[in-house]
Amino acid sequence: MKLLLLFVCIGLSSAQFNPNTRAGRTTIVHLFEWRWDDIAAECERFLGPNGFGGVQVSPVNDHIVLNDPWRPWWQRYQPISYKLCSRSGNEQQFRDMVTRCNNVGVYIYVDAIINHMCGQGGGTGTHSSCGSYFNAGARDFPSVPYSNWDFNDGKCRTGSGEIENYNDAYQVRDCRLVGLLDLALEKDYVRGKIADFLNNLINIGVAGFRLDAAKHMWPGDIKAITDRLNNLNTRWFPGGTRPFIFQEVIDLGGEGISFNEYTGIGRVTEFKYGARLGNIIRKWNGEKLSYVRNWGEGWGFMSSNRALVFVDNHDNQRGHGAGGASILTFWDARLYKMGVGFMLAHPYGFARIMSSFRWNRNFVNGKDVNDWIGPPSNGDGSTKSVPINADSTCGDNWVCEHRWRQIKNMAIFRNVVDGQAFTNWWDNGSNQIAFGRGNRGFIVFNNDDWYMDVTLNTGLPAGTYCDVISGQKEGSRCTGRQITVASNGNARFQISNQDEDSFAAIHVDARL
Ligand code: AAO
Repeated sequence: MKLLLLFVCIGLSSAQFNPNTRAGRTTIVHLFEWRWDDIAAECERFLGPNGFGGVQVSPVNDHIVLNDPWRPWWQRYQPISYKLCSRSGNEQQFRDMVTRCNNVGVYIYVDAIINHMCGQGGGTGTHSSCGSYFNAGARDFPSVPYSNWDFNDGKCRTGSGEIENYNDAYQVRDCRLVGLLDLALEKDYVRGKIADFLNNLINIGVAGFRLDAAKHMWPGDIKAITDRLNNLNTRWFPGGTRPFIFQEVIDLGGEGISFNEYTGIGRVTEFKYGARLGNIIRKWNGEKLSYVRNWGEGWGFMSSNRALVFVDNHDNQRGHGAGGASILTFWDARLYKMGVGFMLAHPYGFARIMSSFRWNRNFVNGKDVNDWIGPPSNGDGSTKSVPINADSTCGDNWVCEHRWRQIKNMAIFRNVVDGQAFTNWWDNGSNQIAFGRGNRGFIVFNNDDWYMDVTLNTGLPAGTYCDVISGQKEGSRCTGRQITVASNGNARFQISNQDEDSFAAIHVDARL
């Protein structure tokens, strides 16, 4: 009996690491600031047909509205209540999105802001996305309800009440992060309110959560909350399925809090991944692509089955959070495609693709003073919908990296090679590398400043393959370059450092 209980416990807790994506779907995409109606349409017209596993959506609940109509994107990280109306739409639109996406096998992951409410300077009134009354100074949020008993003000020991030193784990957990009113998560009442909020979303049909600012919550408090969560809705998921949990913990090393404290609860964001990859692809600090031969745990990253990986996120693509200037983003499109291509080809971690909006950057002394600018908006501050151009790109300053041919095709590559080992490594000792994934796919990068002409063992069956970077397979032809694999698995790759994209990828589903 004891043994049985042990198995049940392990089964329950380990399930929170499983992304719950449909079999053969291996990535999720963060549709940052998209409206629910647009996401529903995107699931049906693009994400489902192209094998995407899910969408991380921006925070779904009632949030403060600031500076109307020039609303910053980050206002959604300041909750006012757990009602479901936000800049992206109302509850009906949210439910409709979840249903429509789930019906085409693309699941929804909610960015859950449970560490805090709005900033202490948020004022009083009804300037929230649901029009709820609140008084930040009095710590009064009647729509939850939370009152001044439910916050950490008395517990924090710093003079300012703010986090002053990231090496002190108590400050990081018990004091305010950038002025945000810090919830007392050890209280049963507060845990209950948060669990009710998340269970409401689970019952609607979501598949999991990004836990925002997890580093600022004690692991025991998070666990007490996730233990209260329901299994997923059986309309779409097998009975007994646990919600996928991935926690935002920034650990680049050298601070008082380690990712290790959280990997028992769910997956954790591996911030080292994008920071290091940026240095390698930019060739900064003497880094070379050939060094990635032992990429992953060999680089001091957490274990692959605990990691959530990404090249950039909504914070570090604009100088917030951590990672610094090395982070690759759509602003450096050529390098960015290489970075995302590498991530999607490599087996390490569960991958998230970023999908952004463009804003007017304005650097003053090295800092973008426009880092607050919100999504493409109408004159009244409401978010614009995402128009799709004839060539399948997006208009109105929505970047839609996930629709770029190279990125979409690499998301498919990752599905095709799912479960295959990392094989057939080759490098030139510099910035030209290649590797395969068993006998299903092979990728080659030339990030040197000279031409590449090599014959490599791909491990693939003989045939003519379409490179899915310079083009793709359409009907019985390739729109880009063709690669011929001989019966011994060898193929010749000629990649110029001047090419639009100086990498090539082939897989068995793109064979003529
Ligand atoms: C806004 C205003 C504030 C105002 C506040 C309240 O900007 O001026 O005081 O409202 O009125 C987002 C925005 C914030 C915004 C907030 C609320 O980014 O600007 O504040 O909404 O509207 C830390 C946290 C991490 C957090 C990150 C931004 O640990 O959890 O800061 N990310 C999440 C979300 C984010 C959101 C929130 C949390 C809040 O993704 O969008 O904020 O809900 C070190 C620490 C990191 C720390 C960074 C930045 O990092 O390790 O944990 O992240 O500092 O403070 C090197 C180091 C690296 C270091 C980094 C930066 O890279 O290696 O460790 O330098 O120093």
